Amino acid sequence: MAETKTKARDAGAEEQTSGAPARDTAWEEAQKPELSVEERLQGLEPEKLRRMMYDMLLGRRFEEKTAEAYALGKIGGFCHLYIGQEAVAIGAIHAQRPDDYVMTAYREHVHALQCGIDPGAVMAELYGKEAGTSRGKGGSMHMFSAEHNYLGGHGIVGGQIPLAIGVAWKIKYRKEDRVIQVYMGEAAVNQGAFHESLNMAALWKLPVLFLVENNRFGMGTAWERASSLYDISQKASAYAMPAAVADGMDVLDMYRVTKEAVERARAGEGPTLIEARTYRFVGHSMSDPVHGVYRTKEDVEAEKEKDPIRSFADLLAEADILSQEELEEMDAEVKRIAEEAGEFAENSADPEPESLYQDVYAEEDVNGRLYFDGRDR
Ligand SMILES: Cc1ncc(C[n+]2csc(CCOP(=O)(O)OP(=O)(O)O)c2C)c(N)n1
Ligand SMILES: [Mg+2]
Repeated sequence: MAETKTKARDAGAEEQTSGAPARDTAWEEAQKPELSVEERLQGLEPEKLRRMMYDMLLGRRFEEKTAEAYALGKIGGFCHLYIGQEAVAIGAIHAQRPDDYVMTAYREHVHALQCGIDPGAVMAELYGKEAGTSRGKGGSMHMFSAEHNYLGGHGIVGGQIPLAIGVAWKIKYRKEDRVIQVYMGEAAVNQGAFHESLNMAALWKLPVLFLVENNRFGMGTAWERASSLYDISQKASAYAMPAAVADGMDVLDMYRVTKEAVERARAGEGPTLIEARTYRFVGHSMSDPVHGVYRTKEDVEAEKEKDPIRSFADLLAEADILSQEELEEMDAEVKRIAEEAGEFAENSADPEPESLYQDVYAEEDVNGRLYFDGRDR
């Protein structure tokens, strides 16, 4: 297997001028199996498939509304959109249960929505309002909802990875029937925290999925300029951990690959590293240009041809699961939800100044335990 991979890589490798590997499109394309429409649908109920479409559309429309509000100065601070990458979180979260956990980095609005957090609360957080998921004090990068098993929202690149290991350890220690998905950008995987976490997770067979959202850039730095190893999934082999590559522009491929890993984790067989190959259609953050100097307008336009929402809509139409008319109705509904979230945020109260001093330190209960530890003595 490893040998075939190396050959595919060599065949497609471009000329390179530095010690780093060049981008390798042959390698990227060689990963996805050829499947029939029926196989791609994996026997999923039409209702579930329509829901996946709805969730991707809601993510897209919600973030378009976010961009509009940002441009009007209603949202401040850092704000990173997920436009183009929706299939990754939607496909993967559909492959686990609501009582399982999700933790991610700062490109997080769609993950938060997908965990069931009310769009009004997500938008209110973006607006810095009291009704937001973090009482308006976290903003775009620091949403959280224990009730929805959504554990943030982390601004330090790679910082969430060891935290997820702690949660996975807790699951195992308490013999819970749950798993955790931890997401990160590809720029996080050459950090020490990533490697230490993979080692511990594999050693202790923790129920965790490491999902790398490989959108090929860490801000303006192309992956091949930052890593001596091009194929991220190979990093798992250093820890005797199973790995898989998924097409992050195809919600059903994400579902297929993630489902298998979730089942393995739930069965007590330990972690999986999943590399999702995806692309962001927008700038790194709201303060960055769409392409800048690190990629061309033509590159972005070419990738937009693979829009995960458009291609899934085509597939569902071909399979007679969702007509163009039904799609338009769905789109009108999610646009309305995004608008209403904006109105809710607009009309919500600002946090009281005293709240600045609240939620800073964890409180202890009478037994000297931290209040969030969940035990009563
Ligand atoms: C430890 C640390 N170093 C640097 C930064 C600044 N920074 C913010 S985002 C980013 C790029 C991360 O890229 P990637 O992990 O690929 O995620 P993407 O933005 O592509 O989703 C960097 C370097 C940071 N937030 N944390
Ligand atoms: Mg990236």
